[in-house]
Amino acid sequence: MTSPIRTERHDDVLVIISDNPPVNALGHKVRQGLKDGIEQALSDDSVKAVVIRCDGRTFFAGADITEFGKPPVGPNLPETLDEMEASDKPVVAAIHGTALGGGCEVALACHYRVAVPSAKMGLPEVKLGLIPGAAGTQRLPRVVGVENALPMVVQGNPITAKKALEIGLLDQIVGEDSLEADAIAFARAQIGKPVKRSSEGTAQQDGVKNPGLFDEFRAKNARRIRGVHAPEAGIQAVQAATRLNYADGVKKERELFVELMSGTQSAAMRHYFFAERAANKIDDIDPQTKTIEIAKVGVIGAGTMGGGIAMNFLSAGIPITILEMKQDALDRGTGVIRKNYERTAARGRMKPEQVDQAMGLLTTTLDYADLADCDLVIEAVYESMEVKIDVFGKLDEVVKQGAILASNTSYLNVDEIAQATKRPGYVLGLHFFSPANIMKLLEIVRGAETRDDVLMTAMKLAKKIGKVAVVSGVCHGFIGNRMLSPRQVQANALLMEGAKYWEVDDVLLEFGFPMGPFQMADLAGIDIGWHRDPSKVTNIREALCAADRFGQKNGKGFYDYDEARNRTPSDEVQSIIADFARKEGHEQREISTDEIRERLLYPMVNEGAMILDEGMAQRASDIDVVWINGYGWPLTTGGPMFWADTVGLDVVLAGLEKHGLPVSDYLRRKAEAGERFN
Ligand code: 3H9
Repeated sequence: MTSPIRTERHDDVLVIISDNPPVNALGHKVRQGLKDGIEQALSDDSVKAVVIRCDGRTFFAGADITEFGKPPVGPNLPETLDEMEASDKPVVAAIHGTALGGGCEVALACHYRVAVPSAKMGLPEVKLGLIPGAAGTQRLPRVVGVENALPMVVQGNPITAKKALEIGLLDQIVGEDSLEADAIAFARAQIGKPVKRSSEGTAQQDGVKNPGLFDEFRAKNARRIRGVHAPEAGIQAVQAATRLNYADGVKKERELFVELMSGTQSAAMRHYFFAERAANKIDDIDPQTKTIEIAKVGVIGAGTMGGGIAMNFLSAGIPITILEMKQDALDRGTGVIRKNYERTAARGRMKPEQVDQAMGLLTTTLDYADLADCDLVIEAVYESMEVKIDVFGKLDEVVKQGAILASNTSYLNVDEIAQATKRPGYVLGLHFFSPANIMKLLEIVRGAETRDDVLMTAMKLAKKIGKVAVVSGVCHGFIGNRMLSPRQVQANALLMEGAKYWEVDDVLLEFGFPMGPFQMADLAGIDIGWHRDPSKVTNIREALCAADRFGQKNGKGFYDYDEARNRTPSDEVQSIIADFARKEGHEQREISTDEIRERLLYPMVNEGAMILDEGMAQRASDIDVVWINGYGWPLTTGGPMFWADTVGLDVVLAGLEKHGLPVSDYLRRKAEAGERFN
């Protein structure tokens, strides 16, 4: 068995080196190698100090997540680290890249930590529904204090080397290009001195002095913590470090860790971790395919969508030209973009000079000819095939050959749009979600003729502008909106049958969505597409518009809103709905929350199954990525397809049949075979 760990002697210092690409995850061979390395150092009198470092792009990025849920193979990380810390020869962690999770815990178990300026350290376990499980929650507060440890454990964001030095997590920042030599020198300087063990020392004084600190932290992070188990467990673990001795604190951490690890939330979040990475891969395209250089981008339309799309590129340093029909639309659009940036700067998330930098990359035009030298043009105009065909015809004439033409359509047939050009291979859909400068999801719609290099270019570009991209085939509404549609149909049907609209919203809120369909309608505006004829009322939305209820914008939609936009259910709306249902001949009845949830969510799973069966999504986990990033599906359930797996496909099937809803052959086959989607 070849070991990913090797050792090198530098006179009296033993350097233990891990080479376990891609991220030096702490799999069992690495743990064994570390243990052997430490034992080698301890058993050799000529070794006076130890340095631990990694080859490749990063220091240990954590436990090997692929080992989770499988039978453990020893040695485990906690005991390996205890052995390391117990050494009376100084052990120094030499950090580059990201020391994350178990990797940060390795560093904490070393007596000293040095890092290059670009390094980052963090405990991101909470993002996998876990807490650190190799004594990180006990060692860290002892090293940096409770106030610094709490956000690291509970929020999971990495900190820079500079910050780590400030709070005492690092002992020294060394040269970017001389990590090993500087770490060896640092280690040598510690020889003969008593070592600093992170596990030693009393409970943290600031935690004891202000016992209210934990509740204050809970209150401040209430939104983040609601319904998610790991953050609360993280708080309890850090609190244990202030109340218990080290050994008992470690026991408490273990109990909490084991409970989280066996729960469904962590399984779902770990699924998502790999799902997001899998979504980057296109099964039938060589990952080495040469991509097209995108140095300049055009956007058609300066409205909310076009402006939001443009901001993604401006923020990433890519010049943009926005085209509109009229100068005042351009002026309005660029004004909104500037205001958005200024707001971000006012919140301290951008430097004032960065606002000017981004705006400096923006040009506007009324003339298609000015888009001629763009490498990519994204159309974000009115959702009409006729208009899009016209725009693509014009673009095809003026934009240079070899440039990509993309549509931001959310429903329309990208193949039909492509046929309006003489370069269908260079046409694809780039479906951004509103607000496009903020929402992470990008559906990349692959047309029948879209070239491989064009698709790969779009995937690469998505990463560059910070999006999570998922490839969809051409179908009505692509992956996301196509699945939203049956949910919406059921939401409306439930109202007709007697469910209260706030009950429908509350079921989804309870499930973990940030908003229900009727809250969403109020936010977006009920009057979108309203024909302004109160005598022609064919659905509830029109009935509400006829009663001057347009949504949050005029303080009343499905709900009544106060000045602070707090919502209360409206009796008027409930009686409008009941009247409408009566006129349509629907009997109203009491409907249980279980029925509401099943009727909203199971049809989505069924639609997802059809999407898979038709090959519109490459894999079930891609659908999960779409719904988590684009529609607020709760991460803690892993997305609709993973959730269905957790519930059991047989249960979903039985539920659909019980409610008289359609069942696809694919779902039925999977359920009857006892299979899962993921
Ligand atoms: C933990 O440590 C628990 C302990 O407290 C307790 C132990 C008892 N394991 O993200 P990338 C793979 S929990 C296995 O695209 P980047 C990843 O799937 C862990 N595999 O690269 C991908 O594979 P593929 C706490 C891992 O440069 C490839 O590496 N640590 C792991 O954009 C490249 O990944 C974390 O949560 C892993 N730990 O970002 C850190 N990490 O090529 C998780 C990555 O086949 N990792 N892979 O698709 C990250 O945040 C990012 O990977 C990192 C690099 C920032 C390191």
